[in-house]
Amino acid sequence: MPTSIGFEVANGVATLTLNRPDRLNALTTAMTGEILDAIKTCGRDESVRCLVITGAGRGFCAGQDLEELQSVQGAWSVGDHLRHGFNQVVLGLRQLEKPVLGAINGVAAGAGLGIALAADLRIASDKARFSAAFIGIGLAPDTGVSWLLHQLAGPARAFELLATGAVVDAAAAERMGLVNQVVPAAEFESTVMSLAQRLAQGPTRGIGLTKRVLNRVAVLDLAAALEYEAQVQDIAIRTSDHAEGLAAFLAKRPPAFQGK
Ligand code: T3D
Repeated sequence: MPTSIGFEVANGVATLTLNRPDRLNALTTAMTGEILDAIKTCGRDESVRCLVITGAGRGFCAGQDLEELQSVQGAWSVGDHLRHGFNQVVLGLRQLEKPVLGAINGVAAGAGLGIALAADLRIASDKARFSAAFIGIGLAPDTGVSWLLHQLAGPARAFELLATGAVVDAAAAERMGLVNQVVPAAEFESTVMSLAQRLAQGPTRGIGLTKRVLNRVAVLDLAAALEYEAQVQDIAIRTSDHAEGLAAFLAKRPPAFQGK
């Protein structure tokens, strides 16, 4: 049984709640293992058609637990800790062929920012804050934050956030392209759940293949991207949800996608 995360599935939506609120959900090695198990479950379980990641209490996630980091000084290879831990979380979220919605309830810092940015889209409460944080303890970026910030906000903003560790509020994060939408705290949960339900009722294979294409085209030139799109569309056209979407359009009725 997980102890530092909550995990529940209802109506096609899996909700993973980072749950060490007194530490702003800072990540221990054990917790990271639980997150990885939950992501794998989402991949295996056909009833899961959307994953929501959020935090308990007033934080989303404050990154690596610094008490744990202090306690293992010299006893672990940071590189290996990242390779087996946070790197797998980021890749797991990006490679999960189902929509991942980051519900950023509060502060996201360091590796916690990496997890937030690895989601496919983010809704932030107006109480959320964002900080690369690594530089505050003399570290370079990890957990994909360099790459993700560069992609989302561009090189100058990425450098600014990484080199200063500035804590930015939700409105500024939205202006920088780090979040899709900011909502008042009172409407946060209902907005997240309504979008999650909408995504969970979508053509899950088509959404998953869309992620596959976006992941791949990031490293291709236009000609290669066009070819990759053509290959993946050959897969999408054979899904039941494509047949349903087409039939529903022609019959002028709403589609009932099954995620297959
Ligand atoms: O080996 C490896 O894999 C290394 C990998 C490293 C990846 C990283 O993530 S490095 C970056 C680690 N994270 C940080 O440096 C962020 C540290 N936290 C902060 O800078 C601030 O807490 C925040 C800006 C995130 C929020 O500030 P604020 O004022 O809202 O809250 P606070 O009062 O600082 O924190 C509340 C409590 O949470 C506090 O404990 P207390 O005083 O109530 O007993 C604080 O110590 C604790 N806390 C916050 N962040 C962490 C933490 N405890 C352990 N680890 C934390 N990361």
